[in-house]
Amino acid sequence: MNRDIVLLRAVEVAALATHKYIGRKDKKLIDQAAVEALEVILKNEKDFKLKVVNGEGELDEAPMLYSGQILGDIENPEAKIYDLSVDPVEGTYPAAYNFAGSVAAIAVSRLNTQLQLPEMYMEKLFVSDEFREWIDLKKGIINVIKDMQKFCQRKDLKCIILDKPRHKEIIEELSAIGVIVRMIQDGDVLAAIDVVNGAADFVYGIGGAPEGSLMASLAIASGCKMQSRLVPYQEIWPNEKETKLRMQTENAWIEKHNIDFDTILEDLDLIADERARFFAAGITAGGSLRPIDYKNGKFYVNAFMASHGIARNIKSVYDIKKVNALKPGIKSIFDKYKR
Ligand code: VTB
Repeated sequence: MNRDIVLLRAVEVAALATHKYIGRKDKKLIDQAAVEALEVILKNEKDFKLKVVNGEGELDEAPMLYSGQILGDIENPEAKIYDLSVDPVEGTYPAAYNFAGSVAAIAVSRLNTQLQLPEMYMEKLFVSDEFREWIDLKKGIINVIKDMQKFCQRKDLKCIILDKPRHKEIIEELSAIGVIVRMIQDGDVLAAIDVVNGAADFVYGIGGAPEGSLMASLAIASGCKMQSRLVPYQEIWPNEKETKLRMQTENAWIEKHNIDFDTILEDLDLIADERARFFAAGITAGGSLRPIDYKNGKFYVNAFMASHGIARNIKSVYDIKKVNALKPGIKSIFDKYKR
């Protein structure tokens, strides 16, 4: 079986397993369903192995998809092994409340090419291929966007940005220089897919670092470009109870990795593989992927994959009766998670 199809199916099944719990206001149930689906679908898959680099957390925090876990053809010493970043549900909150922005996503690349990223904030700029030469975060975001405007001789670039208090000023500045700003509540990974699909010119903002790995693989695989920088927790939340402890953990990570809060990270610093692949499937509505749906014994899922500069949007229909025979365990996933 072609590995890409297996991986595509993995995100599709993760997305459709969430269907039962969409809008039920329980983030945990949503996440559990997708994690279980991924585990079942990748179990005993032949001829390749996947090593989780960015997953659900460390072994003591996550029973499945923890960093270091090996999936796939685990008994076979010959099977080639790849690095994996996985977010079974990127945007558990929007999925739980049926808001826009949630997807299942994975990134796969050669072994030991992915940087394990901490639970930290990250400033990210993801630009379409047209602007890849102009990305230069150390100049500051507004200067970069002005360079892009000059280069293409139009001001009305389309930007997607998370609608968070921390972005208030930058949203005003972007609007003031003529950028058309689309604000999203959650889900910058889907926003990056929107850029690849031509719906926007760039995504900018401070979001999660582990998701940066997924976005970097998407940039590499699609010919777009991403730069990022880690942002200290205290810059976003100066007065929270956990700020002090968070900063200790973050500083320890920084020291260990020879990366600091000023380091501009290229996409290839996060995933050092030009042949990285990215797979996703839509869970809730909002961006360029259709949300997951179920009707009369069929699941409808909008999947997406990118590799080698090719981006594919795929509308898949799962006929449960037939698919149930696909592999052991899959019937229980469908029975358990259809409404
Ligand atoms: C969210 C989420 C993003 O980062 O914004 C999160 O919607 C972190 O921000 O898709 P908050 O702590 O303010 O919620 C992402 O998960 C990924 O970058």
